[in-house]
Amino acid sequence: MAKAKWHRELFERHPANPILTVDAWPYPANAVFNAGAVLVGQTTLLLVRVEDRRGISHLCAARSADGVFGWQIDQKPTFCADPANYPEELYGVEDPRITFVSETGEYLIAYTAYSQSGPLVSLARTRDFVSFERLGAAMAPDDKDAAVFPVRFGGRWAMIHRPSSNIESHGAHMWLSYSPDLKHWGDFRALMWARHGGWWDAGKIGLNCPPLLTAHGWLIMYHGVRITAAGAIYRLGLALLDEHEPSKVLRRTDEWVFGPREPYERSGDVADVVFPCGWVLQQGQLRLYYGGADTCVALATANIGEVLAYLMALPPYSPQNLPVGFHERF
Ligand code: BMA
Repeated sequence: MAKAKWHRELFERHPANPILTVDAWPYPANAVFNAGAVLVGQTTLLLVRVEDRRGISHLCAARSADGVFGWQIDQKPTFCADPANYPEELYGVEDPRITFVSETGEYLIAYTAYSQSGPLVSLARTRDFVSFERLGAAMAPDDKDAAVFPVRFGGRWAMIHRPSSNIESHGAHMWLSYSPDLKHWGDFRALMWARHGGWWDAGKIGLNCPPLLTAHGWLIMYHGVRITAAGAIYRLGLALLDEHEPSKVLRRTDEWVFGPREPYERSGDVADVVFPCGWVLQQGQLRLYYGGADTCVALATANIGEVLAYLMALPPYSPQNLPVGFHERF
């Protein structure tokens, strides 16, 4: 019997998955995962998180003409921690989110600097993914899962991020902050709360893919972490933010749209994790690049029209933890 339409997976895994593993790397490493993604001309560029065999991560660029095969991987690390000048990078740099800013022609990279006091958000910019200029730490620890919007709002830059100083008692939620200069951040506003209880996104959520402007507003993808007796499960949901007022959430999926299923997602260094850091929109196809089990890079694709239709068919977002409209589907 054909499955009901809403039951079909929005994102389809690529048959060549995982598309990048440590075996493809030109130098020794432990794992390659959680890659930022961007189109440079027609070339897909991934800034892959590479964990070395000390446990410290750096970033390495991989380029492909079709975004699936034929990856040209930099022969040595592209962007390494620089703890001598940036002590907050002592334990490495992780999980980059890339934003192309057409106003300046630069790519802004929001990444996790792993400091002695915990993870924090740092920013760097580049024009060519060869040389980089650091803007330094943007948020104090603990804070991660950040991306900058590609445009300003009322003259100010905006960034989504996830402070999490006291997860056990308060949970970890998504916030929005503004800056006049990409250096000084403030005017903090809560954006989306983790839900409670049995929900897939109870307790801890965080941004995955940078905001993508669509006809219906900014599309974002976020993760929810469900703690079970067997460990954590990282799953993914979607939300739409108002184009002009990004602190306004228009839609948020009640159900996750993607979760660990295949062996390369269910087992690895950290089991049951799908964790994208970037997506690329090309000719109506949304290509989602995600880390599988903190071990490999995989790809899933969706039709942007279907993704937006799915979101727009949901009831308007309510910040209450009520599964609005869920039962009407049956
Ligand atoms: C998160 C991040 C990700 C990682 C995930 C699962 O907190 O650190 O880099 O993929 O945990 O281990």
